[in-house]
Amino acid sequence: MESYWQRAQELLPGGVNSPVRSFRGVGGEPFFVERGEGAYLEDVHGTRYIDFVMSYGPLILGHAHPRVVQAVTRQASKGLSYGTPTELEIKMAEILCEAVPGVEMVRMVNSGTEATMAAIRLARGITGRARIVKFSGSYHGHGDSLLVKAGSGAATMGIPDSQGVPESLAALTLSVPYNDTESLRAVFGERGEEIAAVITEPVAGNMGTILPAPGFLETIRDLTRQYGSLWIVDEVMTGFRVAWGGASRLFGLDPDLVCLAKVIGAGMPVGALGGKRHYMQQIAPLGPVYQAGTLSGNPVAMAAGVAQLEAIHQPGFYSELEEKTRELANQLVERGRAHGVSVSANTIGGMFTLFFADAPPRNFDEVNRCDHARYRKFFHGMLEGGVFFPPSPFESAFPSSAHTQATIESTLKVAERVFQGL
Ligand code: HOZ
Repeated sequence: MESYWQRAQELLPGGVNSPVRSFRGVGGEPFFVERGEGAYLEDVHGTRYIDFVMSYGPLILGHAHPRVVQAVTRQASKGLSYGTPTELEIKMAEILCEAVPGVEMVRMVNSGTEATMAAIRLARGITGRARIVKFSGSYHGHGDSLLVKAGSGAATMGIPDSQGVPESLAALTLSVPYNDTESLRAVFGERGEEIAAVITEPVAGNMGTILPAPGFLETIRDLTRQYGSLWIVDEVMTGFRVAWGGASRLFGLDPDLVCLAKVIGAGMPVGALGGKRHYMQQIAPLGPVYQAGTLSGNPVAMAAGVAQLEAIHQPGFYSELEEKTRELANQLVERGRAHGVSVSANTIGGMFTLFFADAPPRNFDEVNRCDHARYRKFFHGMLEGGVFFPPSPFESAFPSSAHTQATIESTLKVAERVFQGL
């Protein structure tokens, strides 16, 4: 009988619907999931894994959290989609506007990619300029303008500059090393008047977790202001993951537009573009920049997202998650080094990446100099021991509130064995 993996490869390009999960970044075959529960995934053969992928970030409460499941079930029984407004969309917008700096109005969409695509179009529409600036190794979804020196799956598959993007369009995207304020100044010095927007992951998460150097984000804000460009802060990964209200709130940023997804959808296909009122009013039907979606603001997705956001909005939620994440990352590094493995970590809020290098990288070049072959061995050792880490050295790992001290200790026990053999 054909295996799931054989059947999948017959019918889906690479056997998957999104590249990273194909395991091409680490070799081998992906497992097929039967169910998720709390911190665990169970595959179709009944094997259980402690999950640090957590659907690449959205599941901050773990798999199938009762409050989220109940909200989804309740809403589903009343209808899956109406194509007409619901109060849930207002509730979601109220939460986002209260929590995220710079967000005064919201357009709900269905993914992070949609949010960033809409943000770029809006910035171009507002400024009447064509060029955008992004940072090498950052990933902002698969919109044409953004697949230039892209991280995440594009980096994992070795195609950071995708085929199929017209050269004339790609040429409008200027790429600068992350954390490199001098290069950014130089780009603005040369072409500042042509730049519609700078799009930034406030903590890069798609070349592994990379922290912003002191002054980096402030310099972007200053330059965009000085040259009349918009600052798009892409919080698809960091939004409500590193803190309530995201990195923008944690670092006290003042973005013009903010892209959100993942945690605000609790595992449902959701994204949001938010921003300052006078900018958001340029979107159709109020303004001339077109954006639309039959399923946007979908009631089941809104119910899931609102339920999760309400559940995590409580004192101590983030400090506990952050402490757990830091402790796990530190312990992994300590144990690896005790076995002579050159390993380090970047960690913030509920996300971290283990890098096989002496010091944690600060940009894409440094990420590319890490020992990825060792990451692959680490990944497979952990998986064999029942712990699922991201199947790519370019992704972040995501603990959740469902990861108990016991799951962390089990993870460290497996890691101890794996480091021994690296
Ligand atoms: N772009 C996703 C996370 N950064 C990867 C998702 C996948 O390929 O499954």
